[in-house]
Amino acid sequence: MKEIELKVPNLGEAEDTEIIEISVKKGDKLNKNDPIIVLESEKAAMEVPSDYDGTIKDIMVKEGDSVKEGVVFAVIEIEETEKIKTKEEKTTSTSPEPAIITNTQSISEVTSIDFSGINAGPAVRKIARELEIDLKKINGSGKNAMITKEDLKNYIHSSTSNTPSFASLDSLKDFGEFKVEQLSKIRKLGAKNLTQSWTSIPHVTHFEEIDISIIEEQRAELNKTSETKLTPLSYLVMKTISALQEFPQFNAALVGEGEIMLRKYFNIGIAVDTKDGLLVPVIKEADKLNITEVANEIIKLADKAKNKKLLERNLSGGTFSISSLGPMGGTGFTPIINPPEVAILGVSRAKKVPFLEGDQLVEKTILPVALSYDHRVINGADAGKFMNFLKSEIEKGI
Ligand code: CAO
Repeated sequence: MKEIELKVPNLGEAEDTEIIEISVKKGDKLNKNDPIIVLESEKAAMEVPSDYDGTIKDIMVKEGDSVKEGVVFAVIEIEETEKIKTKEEKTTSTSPEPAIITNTQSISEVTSIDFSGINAGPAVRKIARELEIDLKKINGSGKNAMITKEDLKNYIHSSTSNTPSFASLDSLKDFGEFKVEQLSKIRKLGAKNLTQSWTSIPHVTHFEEIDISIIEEQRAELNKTSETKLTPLSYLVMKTISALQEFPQFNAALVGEGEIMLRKYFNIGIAVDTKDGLLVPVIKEADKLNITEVANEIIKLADKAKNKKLLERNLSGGTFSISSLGPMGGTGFTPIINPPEVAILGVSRAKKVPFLEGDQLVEKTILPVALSYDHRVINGADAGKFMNFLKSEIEKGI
């Protein structure tokens, strides 16, 4: 058996550090890489792991001690046969018996994450360091807000299940005045769904500008007599359905273990802004409706959404969505796909622009649109073709 003195390693820039945790006691059997002590400098907490399999024979320090590089903090007993990988041994092939070897691993070799001010045990720190988890984002539920293994597990679980990550209120409360408001249930659910979509679907967005001058003329004419007010959105729904019929992979869902379900029905979701958050009611079998009926459906569903009257069936079964910011502005935005759908059309504010047609300067109304699509199902060339088709259909008018 050999006894090895374990010394405080090179501390990098830090002059001295405090021992904030001793993770072992005399007689403990350790495996290589098990944490022995945790040091904390002004900038970071650093775990000093064991370089050996062995038994702790002595501990020379206590929590709260201030230590410098080279201070012996423990003695470990190891098997004679264990290979000792220290810098000394590499240069001294005839080491004396019993060998007194120094742990000279420098702090820069120890993974170091800023855990200062964190109340967590060594096991939690070790896992957090390995998984590069910032413990400051976790609210501890233990004594003195200590982060327990359970807290860490819950955090990892919530991160991997794509729930949105929220900052801890405590970490932000010291910077100025603030007011805390509860997110509505709709916003919370929306946050979860949007995060899941954004983090699990490889989104690509394709932008285009469409000349809606003809449609605007036809709309103005129809609105003179129509009881239902037509907005550009009803035209977009009609024309989008034609494009979906031409390019069925945009009306699809990715299902099972990699199958594309091409839907032969056309249920168009319309994003509606309500004071409690965004809702996406669905115009069912929109392909069977004429433009006035589509406009009526939009008005009816938007009204229900704003007055909390939507039923579950109004919100399910969509095959493609349109999010129209319309008059609210913007020259473009990247809409987030509404799973299990695989694409969504975002509509920004139309504007009148001077346009050179031959040698004539004419006025045109140009509508910026953006198509976000799931790149696992749709590739860029498909999106280009879909958008060109949609553009030419819209530019023809109804
Ligand atoms: N550019 C310029 N003007 C537009 C336009 C556009 N792209 N789209 C609509 N308009 C005009 C309409 O013609 C109407 O003008 P007039 O009264 O002069 O005819 C006016 O803007 C208001 O239209 P509207 O918003 O009442 O009707 P709509 O059919 O365009 O939209 C609805 C209905 C429910 C989609 C809309 O009210 C809404 O809630 N939009 C928000 C959706 C949203 O938040 N999307 C973002 C999601 S990502 O967070």
